[in-house]
Amino acid sequence: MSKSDTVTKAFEAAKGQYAQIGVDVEAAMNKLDEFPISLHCWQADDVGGFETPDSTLSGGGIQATGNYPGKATNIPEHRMDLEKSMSLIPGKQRLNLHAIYGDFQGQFVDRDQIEIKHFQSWIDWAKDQGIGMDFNCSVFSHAKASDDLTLSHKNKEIRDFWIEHTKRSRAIGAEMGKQLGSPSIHNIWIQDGSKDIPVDRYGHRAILKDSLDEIFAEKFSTDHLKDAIESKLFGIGLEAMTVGNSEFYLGYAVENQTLICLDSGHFHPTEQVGDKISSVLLFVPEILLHVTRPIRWDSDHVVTMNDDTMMIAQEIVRCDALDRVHMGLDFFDASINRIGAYVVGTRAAQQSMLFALLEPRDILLKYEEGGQFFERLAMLELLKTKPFGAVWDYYCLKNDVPVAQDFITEIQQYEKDVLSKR
Ligand code: RNT
Ligand code: ZN
Repeated sequence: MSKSDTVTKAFEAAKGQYAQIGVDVEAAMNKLDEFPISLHCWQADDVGGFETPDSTLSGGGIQATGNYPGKATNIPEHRMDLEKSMSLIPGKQRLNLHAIYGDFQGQFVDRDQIEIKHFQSWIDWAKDQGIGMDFNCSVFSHAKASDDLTLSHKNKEIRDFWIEHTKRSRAIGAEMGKQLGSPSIHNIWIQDGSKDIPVDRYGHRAILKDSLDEIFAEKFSTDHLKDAIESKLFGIGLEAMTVGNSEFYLGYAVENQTLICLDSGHFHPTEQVGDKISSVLLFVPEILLHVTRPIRWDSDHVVTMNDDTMMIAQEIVRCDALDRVHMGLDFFDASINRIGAYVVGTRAAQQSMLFALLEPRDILLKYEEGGQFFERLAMLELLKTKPFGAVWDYYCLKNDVPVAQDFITEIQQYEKDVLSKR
């Protein structure tokens, strides 16, 4: 039997098993088709960007560790890596670009000078790929961010520099959304914080609030741009206080009806982002997720299909919020093949979504509302033994991407042919 026949046969059997508990496998796959994952551009080059030939991540309280050979060092390499990664991932993707990845044509363009022309070639590329784009101001790795304070800085000149950068970034995002016919989500994350106990938390937070008001004063159609703001618990070297903590941004998002960005690494390790989704959805229009895998701290390891990712997916599905929760990824592991990191991480996010979409909602709800909690627990456990893998393999086959372990050899070949020659 051919490989694809084996996959199809296993899928048909799986479909029957799911049907027995009232799950429509085809409907689940159709929903997954409509749920794009936004690929963060920064896994390809360890958050370096292309402002100068040797740009590297510096400061910001974040860190990419490892020195695996083959990272993208310019835009053509970067696009080639993204295309390779996307060719190995089923379903729909978007590209989530940071401002430091502009096409600056060998000129040094400071952050307060960026314009749409620096991103036009990315938009054209995205159009060719048939994908949407999201965008981010880059408020780190810069001399004017070296005090660990930017939009909340007490020095007006520094603050104004970053306000200008962020305003320009929003305008660029809006133009991307307009040209691509799909709203771009612009996310603001800043490092601002303090290594040791500060005495004026209130002062810095009040300044950040004012800066955001100024940044958001310009209105764009939500057909083109959606604004998100990202909270954080702490960064490296910024352990005592983060200006934009969860309470700050949640308050701001509720008051101003922006999106809130929930990053899986930005909360206390025992908090679950999955648990926050249903609460936050009641008060803000939409959510942006930065799905990542924190180990002990916000380490940004490659996403896997672990309990945290699965709970996030389950809550998106259980809240029936596939159109209100936008899934972006945010990890940067420089210690392994970076294309492998994209493919494993994105597939893990999609697998989690598919697993969640294969839940027998009616049965589970009936148990819960009838107080039948052993039955609910039993069904949730049983689901783990259902032939989920057969459905996933078939989904890959149907999407014309390598099935099961076949992507491993493809990435090994790409490393041999392309990455090892950089
Ligand atoms: C940092 C934030 C932020 C960045 C990217 C590069 O802790 O998670 O989202 O990772 O914007
Ligand atoms: Zn993030």
